[in-house]
Amino acid sequence: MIQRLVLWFTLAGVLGTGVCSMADITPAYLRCEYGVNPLGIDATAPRLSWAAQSDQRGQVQSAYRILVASSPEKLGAETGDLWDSGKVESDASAHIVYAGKALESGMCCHWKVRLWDGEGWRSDWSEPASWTMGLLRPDDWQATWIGYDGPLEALRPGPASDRKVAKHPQALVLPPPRYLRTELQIDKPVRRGTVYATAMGLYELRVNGGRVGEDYFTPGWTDYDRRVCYQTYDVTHLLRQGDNAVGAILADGWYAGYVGHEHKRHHYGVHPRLLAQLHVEHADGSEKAFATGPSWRATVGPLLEADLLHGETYDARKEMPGWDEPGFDASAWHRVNITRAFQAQRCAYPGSPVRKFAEVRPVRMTEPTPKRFVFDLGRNIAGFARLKVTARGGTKVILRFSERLNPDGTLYTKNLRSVRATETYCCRGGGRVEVYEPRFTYHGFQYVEVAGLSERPGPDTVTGISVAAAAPAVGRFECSDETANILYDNICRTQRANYIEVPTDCPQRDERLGWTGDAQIFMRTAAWNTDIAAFVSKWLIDVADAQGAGGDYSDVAPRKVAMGRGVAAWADAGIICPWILYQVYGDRQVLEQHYPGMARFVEFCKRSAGDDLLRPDYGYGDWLSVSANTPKDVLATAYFAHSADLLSRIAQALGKEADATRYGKLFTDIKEAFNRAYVEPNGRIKGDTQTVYVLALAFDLLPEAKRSLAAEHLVGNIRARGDHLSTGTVGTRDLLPVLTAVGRLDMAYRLFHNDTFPSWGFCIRHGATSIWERWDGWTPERGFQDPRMNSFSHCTLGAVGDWMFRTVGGIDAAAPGFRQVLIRPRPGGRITWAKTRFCSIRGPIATDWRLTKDGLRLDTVIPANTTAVVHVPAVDPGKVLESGKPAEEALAVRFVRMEGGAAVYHVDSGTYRFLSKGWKPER
Ligand code: RAM
Repeated sequence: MIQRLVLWFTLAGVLGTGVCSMADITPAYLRCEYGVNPLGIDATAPRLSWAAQSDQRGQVQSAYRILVASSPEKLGAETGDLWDSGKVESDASAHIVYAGKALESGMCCHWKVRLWDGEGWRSDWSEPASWTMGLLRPDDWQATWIGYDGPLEALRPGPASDRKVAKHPQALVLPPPRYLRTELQIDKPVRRGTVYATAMGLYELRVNGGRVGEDYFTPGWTDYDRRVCYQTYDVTHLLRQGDNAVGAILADGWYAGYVGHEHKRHHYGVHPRLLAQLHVEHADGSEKAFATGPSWRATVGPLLEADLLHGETYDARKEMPGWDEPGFDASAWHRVNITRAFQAQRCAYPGSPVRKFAEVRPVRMTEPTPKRFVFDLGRNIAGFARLKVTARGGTKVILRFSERLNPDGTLYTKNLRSVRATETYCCRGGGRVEVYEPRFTYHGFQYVEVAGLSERPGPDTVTGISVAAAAPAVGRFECSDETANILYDNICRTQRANYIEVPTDCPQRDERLGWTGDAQIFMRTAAWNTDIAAFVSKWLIDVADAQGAGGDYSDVAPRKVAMGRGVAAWADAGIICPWILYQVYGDRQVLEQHYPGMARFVEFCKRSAGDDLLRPDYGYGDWLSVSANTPKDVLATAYFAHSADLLSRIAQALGKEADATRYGKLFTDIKEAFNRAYVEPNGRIKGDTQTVYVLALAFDLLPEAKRSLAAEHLVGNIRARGDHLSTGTVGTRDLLPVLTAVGRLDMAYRLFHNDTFPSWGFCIRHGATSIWERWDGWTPERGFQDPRMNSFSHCTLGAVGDWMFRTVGGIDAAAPGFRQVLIRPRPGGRITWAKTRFCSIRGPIATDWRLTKDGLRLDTVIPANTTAVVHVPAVDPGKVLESGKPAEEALAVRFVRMEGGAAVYHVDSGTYRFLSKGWKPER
């Protein structure tokens, strides 16, 4: 593993080695705007968060005090010259809005916090944390957009070659990335160097021969017609007094390269441009800035092609040693081309950058055709391969990538559609080991074919490198059932492969778009696995940018790649996704920020629905369901109702009472229309598919009397299919939760454990190491499905992960942002134990249950400064013990009631060990 940000409070951490102050709580995990010590933010009232930790039961935070200082020394001396919040009586620990002196461009802010516990004892100060400000005013930028527009012939392939690409990806000719450089003199010792950089295209920045930062595909994808993000890097360690060189490689990326399934490039522009500015603070306090401008020089180099989808071509014989270091002779380089201005608004990158996640060593190598060696990484990832070779100069090594193999062992590439997915490396020779890794491309793959070598490659010729949004891992699920564990790993792997800059549909074929439907379906699952707050907050800006003038959210965001608008279950992501951020992180600001857009969307649905309040019949329906045709009008109306309902709740959360009532009424009206139009007196719903029942039950569209009737139809439908599901992209997520809610946990587990078609277990039995786009991606009877739509790395059917956390693991939020926790495991199926961990914004939550000969054991950890409702499955509350005592006598545990076969307790924070004597799951 190369780099894995795991900001996980281990249980040991929680139970801790004790606190060194009088108070029983300590602050930890300090974040600013969801980042740990972020650089270059542009929020002028950033939100600060921490988690209160304690090794004692029943601990709360009664007050806090935040200090923000302009230097570590001042902070150390307890001088909050920027802000001293004073002692604030509050249990709030997330999203505390900075309210100190005005923050200015480039400022370094150092902060810490101390807490008071429930008895009024004060904690020590936290470890110091920091953030820096980006460039806040347009005139902070002195840099000019630069690029190099020659050689021109390769830049204009025109429509003919685009069509050719679709048929013959190998015939593709792509323009070379540009190399740009300048030198600069720093005449005094350096205290701090900060670079602010962005591009229309993709850039890799280099200072004195070293790479700046660890991020890939910067500046990230936005609608470049409207906005472009810049990154901020600390380059102090790369600078020196005297001569310095700054270099950049500039590639097409989303701006000018291929993306989407229309075989098109130049979505935003033809000529990539770079904008960068270096601020140097000298040891004596003086400052100097250097920026991209006319004095830079440009050329093309060894990187001959670089396209996000199609791959790279690199000729090592054309390398220019020292090009990014001072003293290089660039006299043959060209003048740069300049663009004075772009319309795009410049903003600090608010997301989670793409970084390397792990190195994957091949598990085997085969030679299905002479001299074409196929390396199997053992798992389907997104990223690229590192090539390590020693060969004669001019040897062309060709790497091709695929997710699956043909029956003859060769790469199955048909499902990549027009994507070339090929790296070509031309060796320099000279007997040295040559190592090559691409920079501006990624593939979805498990297999790498190596061709062009005269000798049989060794096992370290190819190493897989997976990339993913660099976000802290926050969750983990493990249980007694091996297939469930593989499923969980596949969900996480597929999430990583698709949370690459935007939540994409797939990482391998010519698509990789931010499909809004896929995003809303999977997002709640994703939030159990990694901290997605920054990633999603950024993407919601793309969603807002893509919203039509009429209020219609689009079905892909960023939207430049022309697709539809207002599609049911896709467009609704504009409401569902901010709601998820509110539920998981308690983020009200994101609701406020997007509220006007959400309201415009519901008004749009209302207008298109007309008087009868049924959303019209269009869209993708329950995409890729199994021989079940969910009527589009039923699906669309159900989602319309759901969006109205959520908007009403959002209005409520924001204190907009009148709107809450209005949208609440709209929800009721749509429900009535839905029932009138689609629901028969016997509870049968138009279409009679599993998905129509699932949506009606999940979105609470039925009157009480019809809920159980509809549930019977749902179960009858499953039964009629030999206990199998038929749901697709839209219906699957809510299927097991609905079965659980209507009292058919047994059926939920049956579907969960199935391994015959269609089921998660079926895919796993046939070698799935990731989540497939469709249940029948491959079957023994017919082999691969239609290659026009057959990805093996699609998140949507992995949305069952949410049920695994909530129902098997039994962790849920009882109030937004886990201010109150719900612990409600529902043991069943063939699972005999489960361990579930989730580090919430308030701290770590854990459940650990096991069926033993004495009954059910349930250990749980509830973070300090929260409370929890714990449902302990039990026959009788008298049989429940906590840490060996009758539960009602235990410290910080209060029995509330019996409900649904469980004894319900209200508990304070801390660690609890319940035993429910004699309890067994119903089988
Ligand atoms: C496919 C995408 C995506 C889906 C749309 C409707 O092209 O892969 O998963 O949302 O179709």
